[in-house]
This record gives sequence, structure tokens and C-alpha cells, in this order.
Amino acid sequence: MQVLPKGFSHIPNHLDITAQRALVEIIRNIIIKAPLYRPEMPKTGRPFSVRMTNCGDLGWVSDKHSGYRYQPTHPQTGEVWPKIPSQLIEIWQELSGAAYLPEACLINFYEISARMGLHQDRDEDNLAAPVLSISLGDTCQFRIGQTTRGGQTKSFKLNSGDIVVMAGDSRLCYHGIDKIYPDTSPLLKNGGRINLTLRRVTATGS
Ligand code: MD3
Ligand code: FE
Repeated sequence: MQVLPKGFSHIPNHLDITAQRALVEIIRNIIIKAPLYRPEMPKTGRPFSVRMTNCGDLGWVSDKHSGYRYQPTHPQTGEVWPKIPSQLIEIWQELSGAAYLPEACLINFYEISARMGLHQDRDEDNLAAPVLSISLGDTCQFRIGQTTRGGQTKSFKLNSGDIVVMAGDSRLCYHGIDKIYPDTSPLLKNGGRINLTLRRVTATGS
């Protein structure tokens, strides 16, 4: 029985160490302008263990009172998000299969103890557009299930430099990060993992 839906692809080690280091430097500069912050769960206000920021015209944010959403400004500084760097646009154009550009790049930072529970990504107006994910730093255990909660799941590791593209049927699959494996990459001096997800949020008309 097929567990992984059509449209899901995992490209191990797509980025070499030079490209990974260059991306880390770019992300550090984005974080200077748009600091990592800790989102809250809607209604409960429970803090995420993952810290986040964004670049792009729109960024994904969440807090107790207004919940999950995309907005053009950082929730703490009130400034517009930094632009998506050209290096990330080029990766999107190479691998997403989409003719349009991404509007949001969510930057997730996982300390060793951080997790992300199983969830669907459905805050975008455009649920047909692919999502492209880049892993940097320590290895994680990634879990992907079906488009309904409670279905069969499959787990595998994502290593630094890996890229995952969720297109087609896979776009609405439940997924999450079960754990980070400490000291598995020398890329980030203090350890941890960065995940970048490039997304189209609005309709494209195509
Ligand atoms: C499968 N991030 O930001 S990336 C998220 O590693 C998120 O930080 C995880 O889930 C991370 O929403 C996983 C891989 C990923 C992203 C989006 C998906 C897998 C996906 C959407 C549909 C199916
Ligand atoms: Fe997700």
C-alpha cells in the first residue's frame, strides 16, 4: 500500500555545504531585521517550542487572540518583512514546478528540544500551490501522514541541505517534526535546526 502521496518529493543533500553556509549567512541577516519570536496557539495562547520569523510580502504568524494568519508585517516590530533573497527564488524556480513566484518564506528555528505536532498547512488562500522546504543544521525526524487525521504515517530523517517539495495530493497531508537529533551537523555553531518553507499564499489566476 502506498503511504506517500503523489506530488511529494524528497531531494537529499540538494544543497552542498557552500550553499548551506551562504543560506545561513543570509538568514542571519534577515533575523537581524526581523527577529525570531515565539508564536502562540490560537485560543489557549500556549507558546510554540519553535521560534519563527519570515521574509516575503506575507508572513505566517499566530497568537492567542487572532490565531493563524498571513500578514505583511512582523508582529513585534510592526515593520514589513525583508524581501525573499534571490537565492531562495532560484531554488523555487528550479524545483517547485510552479510558474509563479512564492510570496512567503517562513523561517522556523528549532532548538534541540523543539517539536512541531502533526498539522495541515491550510492557512493559504491558494491550497493548490506547492510548498517547498529547505532543512539546515541538525537532522530531524519528519513524519507525514494522510490528508485526514489518524491515517497511516511514515517517518524519515531530514538532513541539512535536504529539500522537500509538497505538490499535488501531498499538499494537504498531515505532517510534523517529532524530534531534533543533537550534534548531527556542524553548520550552526550552537546547534539546532532551521527550516525554510517557501509558499504561495494568494491565487495565481492560472
Ligand atoms: C507536507 N514545517 O512550517 S517542513 C511548517 O520542518 C512545517 O519546520 C516543518 O510543517 C519543518 O508548516 C516541515 C516540510 C513540510 C512543509 C509543508 C508541508 C511538509 C509538508 C505541507 C504539506 C505536506
Ligand atoms: Fe506545516
